Amino acid sequence: MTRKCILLALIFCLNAILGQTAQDCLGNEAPGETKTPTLFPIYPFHPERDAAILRAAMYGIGTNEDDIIEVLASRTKEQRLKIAEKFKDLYGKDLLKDLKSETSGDFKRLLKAMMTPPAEYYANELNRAMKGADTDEDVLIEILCTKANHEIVAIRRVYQTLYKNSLENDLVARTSNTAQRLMVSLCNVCRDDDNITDITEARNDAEALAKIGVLNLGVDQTALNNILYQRNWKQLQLIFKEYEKMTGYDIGKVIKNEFAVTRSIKNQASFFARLFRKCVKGFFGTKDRTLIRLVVSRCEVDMKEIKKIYEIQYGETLADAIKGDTSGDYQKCLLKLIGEGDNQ
Ligand SMILES: [Ca+2]
Repeated sequence: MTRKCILLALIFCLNAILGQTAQDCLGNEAPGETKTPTLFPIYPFHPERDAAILRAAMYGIGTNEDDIIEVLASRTKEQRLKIAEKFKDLYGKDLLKDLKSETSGDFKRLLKAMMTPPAEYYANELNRAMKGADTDEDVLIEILCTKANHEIVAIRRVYQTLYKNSLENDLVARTSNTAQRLMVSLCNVCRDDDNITDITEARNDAEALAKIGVLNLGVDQTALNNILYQRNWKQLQLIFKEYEKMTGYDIGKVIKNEFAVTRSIKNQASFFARLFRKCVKGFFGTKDRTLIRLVVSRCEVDMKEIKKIYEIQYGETLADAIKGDTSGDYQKCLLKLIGEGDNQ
């Protein structure tokens, strides 16, 4: 795991301690800076009408992909799931199943991602990332670091149901030693079961931190990491309070300032712009699974900022990068989701 990722995760932990959501903290934005989706809920919304259009697009021989894209890529995931409910009511059929039987390849995978409830989708992605010979820790970081606490709780619940194993156990079993504690800690952002605090231990930890000099974070992070990952949140707050009493420094602020200078993690949009870059310019061609996940998970959050930063950083538009690496209905659908469709 790269140093960047560890830093990113540390910020996440700290902000969780300080009571903010992952999104607040990773955003780390200047006041006034906003997150702008490229996909908004459509009003007025007529799920029956949309279901009928989809039915007509798939019924009988052939498929009208344009209609499928027109409807599904201009509705939010929540709206798509409502359309699926209506589809079931009206035709007694599973919309996703029908879509899968009418399409193929990456387009089919994209539609599946668009039609899967969020918690289930991310549970799948996490499980998949841990399945191969090598665990894809980048995917774990991407998901666990950028989801809000309540989302992680939902993902854990679904994961347990789907895979009959806890996400935490799989993380322990499938990640390297360096990454393990971090991953488990990220997945446990909301644990409240262990809030016992001990003032003597807090003082010992605070003293240890003061000794290594938290101001020299770049030099030695091990002791800090150990404390951050092992203590419960309440205990950590106590440690930080003791540290402040001892040294006069607000450790949360110190650590945050230190991290804030790392340009790469200054804001979440640039983090995602880099992930996009990696996946469209990677040595192994487009990693479509990642491309799909990035588009589907950010188009309703901050895709507009990601596109802006992508263009500034890489001198070409994200749309052009996607065009150069994809084709057909798959490409059309991706572009519409990022607000770059033909008539957008
Ligand atoms: Ca058909």
